[in-house]
Amino acid sequence: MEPTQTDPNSESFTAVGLLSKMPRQGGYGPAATGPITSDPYHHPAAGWGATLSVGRIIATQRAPLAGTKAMFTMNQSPRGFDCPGCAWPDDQKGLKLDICENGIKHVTWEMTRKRTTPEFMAAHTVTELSTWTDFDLENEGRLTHPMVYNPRTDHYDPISWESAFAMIGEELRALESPDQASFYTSGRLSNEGTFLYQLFAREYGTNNLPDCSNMCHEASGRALTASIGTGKGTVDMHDWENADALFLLGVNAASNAPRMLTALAEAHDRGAQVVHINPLREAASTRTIVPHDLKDMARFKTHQTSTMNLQVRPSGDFALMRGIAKVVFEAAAADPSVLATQFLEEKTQGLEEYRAVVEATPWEQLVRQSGLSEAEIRAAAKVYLESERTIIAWCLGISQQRQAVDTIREIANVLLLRGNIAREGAGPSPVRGHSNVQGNRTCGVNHHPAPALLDALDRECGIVSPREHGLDTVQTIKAMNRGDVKVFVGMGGNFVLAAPDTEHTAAGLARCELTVQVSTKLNRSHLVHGKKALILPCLGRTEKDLQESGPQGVTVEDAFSMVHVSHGTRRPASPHLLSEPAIIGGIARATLPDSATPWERYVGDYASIRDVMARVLPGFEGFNELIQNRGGFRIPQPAREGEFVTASGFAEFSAAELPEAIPEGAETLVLQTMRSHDQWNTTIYSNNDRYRGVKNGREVVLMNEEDMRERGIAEGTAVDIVSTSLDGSTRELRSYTALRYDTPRGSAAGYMPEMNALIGIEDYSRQSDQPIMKSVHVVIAPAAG
Ligand SMILES: Nc1nc2c(c(=O)[nH]1)N[C@H]1C(S)=C(S)[C@@H](COP(=O)(O)OP(=O)(O)OC[C@H]3O[C@@H](n4cnc5c(=O)[nH]c(N)nc54)[C@H](O)[C@@H]3O)O[C@H]1N2
Ligand SMILES: Nc1nc2c(c(=O)[nH]1)N[C@H]1C(S)=C(S)[C@@H](COP(=O)(O)OP(=O)(O)OC[C@H]3O[C@@H](n4cnc5c(=O)[nH]c(N)nc54)[C@H](O)[C@@H]3O)O[C@H]1N2
Ligand SMILES: [Mo]
Repeated sequence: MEPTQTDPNSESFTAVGLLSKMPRQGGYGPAATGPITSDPYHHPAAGWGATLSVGRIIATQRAPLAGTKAMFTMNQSPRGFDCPGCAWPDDQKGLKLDICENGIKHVTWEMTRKRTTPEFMAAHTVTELSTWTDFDLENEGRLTHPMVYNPRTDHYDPISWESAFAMIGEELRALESPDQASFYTSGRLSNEGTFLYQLFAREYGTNNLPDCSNMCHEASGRALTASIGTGKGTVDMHDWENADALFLLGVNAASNAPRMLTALAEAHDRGAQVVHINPLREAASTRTIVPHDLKDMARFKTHQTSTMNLQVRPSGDFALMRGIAKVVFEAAAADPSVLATQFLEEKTQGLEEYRAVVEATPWEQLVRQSGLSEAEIRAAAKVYLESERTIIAWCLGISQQRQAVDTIREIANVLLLRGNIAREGAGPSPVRGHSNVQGNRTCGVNHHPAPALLDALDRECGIVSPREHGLDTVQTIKAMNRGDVKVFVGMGGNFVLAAPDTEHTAAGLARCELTVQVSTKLNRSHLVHGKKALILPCLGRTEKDLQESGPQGVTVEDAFSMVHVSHGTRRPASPHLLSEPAIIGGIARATLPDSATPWERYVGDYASIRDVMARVLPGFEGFNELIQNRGGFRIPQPAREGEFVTASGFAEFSAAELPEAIPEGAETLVLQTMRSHDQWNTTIYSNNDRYRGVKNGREVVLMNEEDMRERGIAEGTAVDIVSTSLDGSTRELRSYTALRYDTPRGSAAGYMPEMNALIGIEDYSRQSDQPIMKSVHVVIAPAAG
């Protein structure tokens, strides 16, 4: 991979030249072991293919027993730990093994017996490690000691926790303004850790709290808040079990929320309609072997998971939703009971403006933009009209788009028309990503915090929170490049690879005075560092967290707003690890020596953090008692009860014009950057993408056959991909392998995080500030020599 970049403002990144240092073959995954091949996948999702794949990972991580035992204790609240794999809720019936292939891989990856020790770091310079693949870096296993970068030797050396905290404290106190620091969170951090982290940032004096949500569901939060006065979905597992139509937009459930397969199979079996809307026909839209049903596994029994597949054009979902609304209004002209008339009158506002804009949108535009025929749109609308209880769920295919907020508001519009909210079996259901990404927001990580949160924090914690909005992910990267942010703290995650514009992000980090990464494993963000740099290794979710008052549990919130406790049970990977709350407490005390916040007490007993959280966060009253319930508790949500906490007190229809989603030039393709089956965000387990039939390579681009033919590109040959950013700058990835795939004309697909090299820093939605990771405008041509 030899990307070139013509961003005029970033002379500094040539100095870093991150991508040119990285290994060419194998990309970010392991070194290639054979030629890249591609064969359509014909088997059901999950089942024995999954079991085999799990077996391979368990074997490579040398954790066979741990892996098996983990399957049985994970998610089995209150004794087990919460699966860090995704935010899909746990099975509360307690009868099934609520496990999945990717959750097990994820846990095994954390439980590995391999260790990244000071001896290992002494044997390799950072420059040398930079030439390793990301797979190889993480494959060294768990970090064992806090480490500090030594610029003289280009090695990371061990450092004591005390000295590490002192270094951070000194740097932070030396800044001219607290806003010169930025505190990133990835979505693993527990609620207790989150609360301490944001309390520290605000007591120190900044709202610079970027998080992975800025790249994930920011748009969903903003759209739902505007429409129904809550930033979250309103449904829960019971609703999923009682819906009679499920619409799933822009999610690859079989890989990224595998436990959803069970819900889809159950829905299909009880006669519910399951409509998949996706440019790709993903594995979840076919059939599955229910992942945790051992009898089905033994008998190879498969269940259908789909009643309809609609292959929309990229960004065509807005047009489809509007088309459904158009048919609903048509039907209502003949039979007014099609609309939830009483609900609309009593609870909503803006219906007539919405009706006008829907009626004014011509079919020709809906068909062209959605890439679907009028008959297909009408068929989807018929499902919606015939369903009493409808859930619409979505993930990144919807949220990482330029017009994501308008699109999600259109989803809310469609639901409101028939009163599909605030009642059983119905409502909006964003599919969240990281296991506690929703809890991070609930517990205060937010660069534009609600004034009510700050008021409560100030009142209960005796601090004076800053009121100005802070920097999000994209703005943090820009500020680092300008020299305005000088200290970066990453509480988990792998910022340099997860963020857009890889070279620009690397250049920003390299300009910092200090970068601090709290991590479990070695990753690229440790190698692209500031002048001073620290790696602080922490306990994982699976490990026993022992503090002064005894073993501690932490809480997390799933995608359905259920909060429950998670107890690590394993012996920590190293005796030198600290918990995330302990690391935050240490940083806080070293930075704010005179702070009246009882950091030491909080770290000694997490129940004392929960006591204060109970007073600050609405819905957490009696927090310590609530978590004693098996299965935890649900955070009360007014919208679920039909109370809409918007400025007007009504659920708000939006009446956005349908935007033009199709690029102008016929040459331009819309490229989406997605996950393969064998990866967890920036963690790559292998070079295979089982359900899409791709083997041995990640430097691939999936294209429509006709688009390939027109461009003179043969199957399996090398192509160059040139992207054009919203600011006109171009970026390039060379010698990718083109593979024929069933994706609509004009679209293409490839893998994150590699393809972040193509996304410009200006390529973010002006509605959500989210990078447009599913709509990169590219030209693809046979490789030049
Ligand atoms: N095993 C595993 N599980 C994970 C993760 C992981 O990396 N590995 N990541 C976690 C995280 S943080 C998140 S946020 C979620 C992500 O879960 P997903 O949203 O499933 O993630 P992606 O792989 O990016 O897949 C995006 C999907 O959207 C579709 N899509 C692209 N463009 C469009 C469009 O215009 N319209 C429609 N309708 N669909 C479109 C793509 O074809 C693809 O199916 O998964 C979480 N769970
Ligand atoms: N092009 C493109 N880019 C994307 C996306 C996309 O679809 N396309 N998706 C975006 C999305 S949805 C997201 S959520 C982001 C993800 O961005 P991040 O959350 O920043 O990235 P991850 O790969 O999930 O982070 C992995 C690292 O977390 C650390 N880690 C693991 N467990 C723990 C733990 O318990 N504690 C701590 N402190 N650290 C731990 C490990 O060291 C590991 O290397 O990426 C975004 N980037
Ligand atoms: Mo995410």
